[in-house]
Amino acid sequence: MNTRNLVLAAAAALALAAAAPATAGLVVVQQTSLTFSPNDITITAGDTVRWVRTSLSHTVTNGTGTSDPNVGALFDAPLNATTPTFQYVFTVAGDVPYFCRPHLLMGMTGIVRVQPDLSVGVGNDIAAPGPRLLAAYPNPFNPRTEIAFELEAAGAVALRVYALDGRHVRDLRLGDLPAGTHRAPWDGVDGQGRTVAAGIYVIRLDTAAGASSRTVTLVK
Ligand SMILES: [Cu+2]
Repeated sequence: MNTRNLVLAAAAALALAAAAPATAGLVVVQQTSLTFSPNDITITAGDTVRWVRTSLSHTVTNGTGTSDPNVGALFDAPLNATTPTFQYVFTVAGDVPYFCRPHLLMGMTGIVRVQPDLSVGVGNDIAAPGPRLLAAYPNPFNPRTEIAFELEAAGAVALRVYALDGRHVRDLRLGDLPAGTHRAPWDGVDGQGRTVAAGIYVIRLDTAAGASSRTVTLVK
């Protein structure tokens, strides 16, 4: 990429970021006795829900019950002494009921209502094809965050970090990837191996199908 294109790419990234500052979402659901608390939550696509065990042995299983044809299709995780937490990134808008297998009949159920993420920006409509950067987690971060992104089709990608002044800080992923959800960590280090200053950075994903941007914040 030549300097002019780099500047244009950075400017486009900033326009998207300025129009739609991204906030990473994390919602914690506590298991208390035979309940999930809170058991009815509303989040935004891209957010993470973390279930935390306090006692006994449970599961976190998507579906309305064992006869649901989609039971366990998204997650069916133990929540016990060995595995006291489970978390899942909800990327698709819609209601996701879930339950605990051992305690379904005692009413140990919950629901996650996932709203569409409207912060993705013009040209990145939920229904539109193209790449989608999901929420980075954690964000704000120190010393490391993980950026998740979805590709509708296989192909070449460039996942890059820019400073707010448009300076290219780091290449995170370059090259061909298959369709699907991918993750790339960023350790707050630039291309020369130096730890960057605290502040806001733009993560930009470019593919043949389009681009998607989000911001992350390094705190110190
Ligand atoms: Cu249970």
